Amino acid sequence: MIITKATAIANSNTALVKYWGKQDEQLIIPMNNSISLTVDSLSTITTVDFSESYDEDLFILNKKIQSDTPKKRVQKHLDIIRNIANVELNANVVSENNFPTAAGLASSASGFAALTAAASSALGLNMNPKELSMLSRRGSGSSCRSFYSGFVEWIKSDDNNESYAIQLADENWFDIRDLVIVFKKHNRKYTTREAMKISKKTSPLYDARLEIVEDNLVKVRKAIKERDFSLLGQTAEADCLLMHSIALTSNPSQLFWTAETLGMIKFVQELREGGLESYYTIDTGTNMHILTKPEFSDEICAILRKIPYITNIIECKPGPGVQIIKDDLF
Ligand code: 2P0
Repeated sequence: MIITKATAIANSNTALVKYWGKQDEQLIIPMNNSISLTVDSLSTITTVDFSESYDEDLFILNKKIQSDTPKKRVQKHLDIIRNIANVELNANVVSENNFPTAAGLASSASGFAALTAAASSALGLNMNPKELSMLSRRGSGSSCRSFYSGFVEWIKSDDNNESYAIQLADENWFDIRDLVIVFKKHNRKYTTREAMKISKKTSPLYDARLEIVEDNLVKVRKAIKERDFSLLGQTAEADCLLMHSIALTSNPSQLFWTAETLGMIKFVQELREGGLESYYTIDTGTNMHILTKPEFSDEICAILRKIPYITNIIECKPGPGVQIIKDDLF
């Protein structure tokens, strides 16, 4: 019997040096290398089954049938994988996040990594992590970094076959904490994908950032190699501010912060002044990350729990890369 069903689990990753803009919108090749931390507590499990008995593709996320853009993005990605495997079978895709999607936590990195691994395994493609990472990149750029555990770098390249992720250090090398702070959801006018496109086209600071990012990459690689938490945190925070400066100076301006975000920026500065060394990094959702040392985590979480505008705190450690698992979701 030919088995066309497989299940994968993938974790999300937190960008320490950000990906912000593409040199190729179709192939999803970035303008700059980026470095991330794969985390252990934000994961997606996805089962994909290809069969002649399915009349069309079906995508169920967190028990809800998906349509429109989420379904189209999954179908487009399945088409790339079907094309490589030379099959025309429809698929049932069932996906579960272990974190509430309504909490505003991005799931495209863990989601596309799990989808790529499960679909390619279901079709018997036997790809190595480098090939999987390149394939996953086509669905969502940041997902290519989730194939490896720990600290990961996504190489830009000018060539479709050379833009993939590599591991800088595994999850046991350098123990840090990433406290994911979730605020109340607010609506954004542009998706992250649209926002980075607008930034590249219109921000007068965009090209200047590309030069500074090269320095940040050198510093973060050094920080990981030498387990230098201060250098890691300082550089991640500086790189975050750089990305948001680009976004803010775009036309139309892209502001991803709320009053709560500013409150937390001040809070992290105060933590540092009080001797609990920590740094922040912010992406485009209604959440932010506090990077800290393991020994400070409990104390910081206890203070955070008293802040009324925080709806959730998820403590993350460095985590594993994508794995194929036996427990199918259907
Ligand atoms: C990152 N972000 O490096 C940056 C920082 C958001 C801010 O990668 O268009 O969902 O699917 O390639 O991967 C989010 O972008 O964008 C992201 P696409 P993706 O993590």
